Amino acid sequence: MNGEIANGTLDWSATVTLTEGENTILVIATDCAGLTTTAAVTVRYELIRGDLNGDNRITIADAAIALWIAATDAHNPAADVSGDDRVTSLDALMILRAAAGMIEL
Ligand SMILES: [Ca+2]
Repeated sequence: MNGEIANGTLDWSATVTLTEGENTILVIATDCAGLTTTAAVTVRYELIRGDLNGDNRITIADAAIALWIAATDAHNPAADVSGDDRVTSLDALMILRAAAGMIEL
């Protein structure tokens, strides 16, 4: 699947890294006789700006994570809610205000 090998008979799994926007997942299945079939599915990954812990909500926990990112120079594009290509205390403040319902991100 997308270059990753998934093993199994009835069920299988593989980890696929998605990028923001549309992603096509290509699956090629081969049976023990060497016969193959191919299927593709397109999925859309929507990045929720400011949701840094992945719980699909903007909370004070996300603001704390943004502040940690700003203090450590780590990188997470979801934390750049101000849109200046940097993660600073401004982003943490904006996420905190969004968690309080004062602004929308
Ligand atoms: Ca969150």
